[in-house]
Amino acid sequence: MGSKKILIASLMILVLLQPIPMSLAYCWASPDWGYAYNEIYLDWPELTSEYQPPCTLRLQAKAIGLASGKAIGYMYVNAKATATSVVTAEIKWYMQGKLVMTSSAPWPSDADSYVKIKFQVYDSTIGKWVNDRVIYEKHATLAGISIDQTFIKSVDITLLKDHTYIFRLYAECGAYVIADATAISDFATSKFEDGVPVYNRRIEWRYIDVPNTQPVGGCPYVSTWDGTGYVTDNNLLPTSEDPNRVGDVQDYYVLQTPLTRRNGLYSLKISEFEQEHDYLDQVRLIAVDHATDVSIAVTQDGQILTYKNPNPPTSAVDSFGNDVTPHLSAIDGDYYQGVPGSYLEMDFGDVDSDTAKLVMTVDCKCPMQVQVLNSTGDWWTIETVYPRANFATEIIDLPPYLPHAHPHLKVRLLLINQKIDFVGLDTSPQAETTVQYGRLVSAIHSHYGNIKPMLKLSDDIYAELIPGQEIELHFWLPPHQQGTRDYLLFTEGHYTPFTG
Ligand SMILES: [Ca+2]
Ligand SMILES: [Ca+2]
Ligand SMILES: [Ca+2]
Repeated sequence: MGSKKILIASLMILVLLQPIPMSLAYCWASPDWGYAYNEIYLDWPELTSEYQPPCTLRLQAKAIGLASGKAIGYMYVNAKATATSVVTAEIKWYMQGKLVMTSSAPWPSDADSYVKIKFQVYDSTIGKWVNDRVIYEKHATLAGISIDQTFIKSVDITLLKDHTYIFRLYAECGAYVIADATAISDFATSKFEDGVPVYNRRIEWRYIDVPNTQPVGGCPYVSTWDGTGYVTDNNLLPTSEDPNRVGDVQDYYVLQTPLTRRNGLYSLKISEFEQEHDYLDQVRLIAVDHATDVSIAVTQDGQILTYKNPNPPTSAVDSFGNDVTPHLSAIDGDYYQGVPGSYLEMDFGDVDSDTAKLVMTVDCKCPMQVQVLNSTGDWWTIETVYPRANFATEIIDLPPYLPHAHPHLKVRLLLINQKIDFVGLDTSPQAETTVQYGRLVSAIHSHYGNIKPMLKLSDDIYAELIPGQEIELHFWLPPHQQGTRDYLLFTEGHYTPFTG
């Protein structure tokens, strides 16, 4: 064997603290045999009304620097080596895509070892790690090493309101054991002292909830005549809640409850039984006939899409790291429910179809942002969906987005309180549909009587509903010939809080 010599590369840490634009509460650095430890606590300023949930924090870490040296000493325990090691870590913090702070600090780095850098986030309110991700890993060469490189990595974290977070950069270094100057005998020591972090940044950061000035929502609901009575289906005009709305919105809704003819006509009711003042400009009933082996759903802009057998994601993980894949695999009432500020991240694998559609069964009268991972590795919001109070199908036509998306499709849903029963990707070709518009025969307001002229045209002349009022509608449609018929209710209008 000869005289096996063991080298443990030591760390020579040059702690060159740069001015950091935050209050520096505590700093301790201790180069020591076997490990080095450097911990800095920073008070992070509180963020205020600019950032309302759901809120995305992005950390972008960039390491630039040089680590070089050559081992010259061999000892069993207190090995000596000369090494110089200075890496500057530049960290950029983004809130909602806006750069809010840049900080930089020297990065102690092992000179003859590997280094692994993790970005960790601990939610101390729920007592869980919500992110623990390796953002950089490098194995250096053994002797006479030289590392001189730059890396930039981004991590997005969605922050929950009223939670306190600790952000930590964790660097783990290891040393090699070598037999002599040229030959490797073993790779034995992977960590110093159980992986004591050599650089540990803790930031206490409190997220402040801003009182929501949006009214607690009411809204018009539609009910359908099922042969014996009216059955409540769902709320209408959900995008009326969009804070940026100007004027009317249009709503296409595939009715979920059965619709049966009554004296040859289809009968529906639109009611306001919560606390809104509804302005209905136009209401149309539309029959969509299609093959029985396809289903239909309508995009937010009114495009009727067909789908067949959407495939659930191969994996679905929530923002707390829980595997929630089984909940999303079928429409079976077994759902995943979000909390404000949380998200779901789903993997759909490689997608090259030009007919890809994302099909979701969701409820909750609250907006949901849909993001896809783009080709440069950033999350990209492609649509804000406004689900309804009761479960309904939402669909997004993906081809306009796929050229800019990562070929391995990953989708994120930014949640408030939504229940997600199913999410799937459908790549079946668009099937033929026959669309027929119903004729409005009558519209009787519970207070004003006949208001049909107000609902026939999109002319900003409105039928209005206040709490407790309703409109009974009758439509004529040509009979259903073949395949399956779905009914689509189109409404144009808006609602505002009822002020009495
Ligand atoms: Ca009108
Ligand atoms: Ca389910
Ligand atoms: Ca209008």
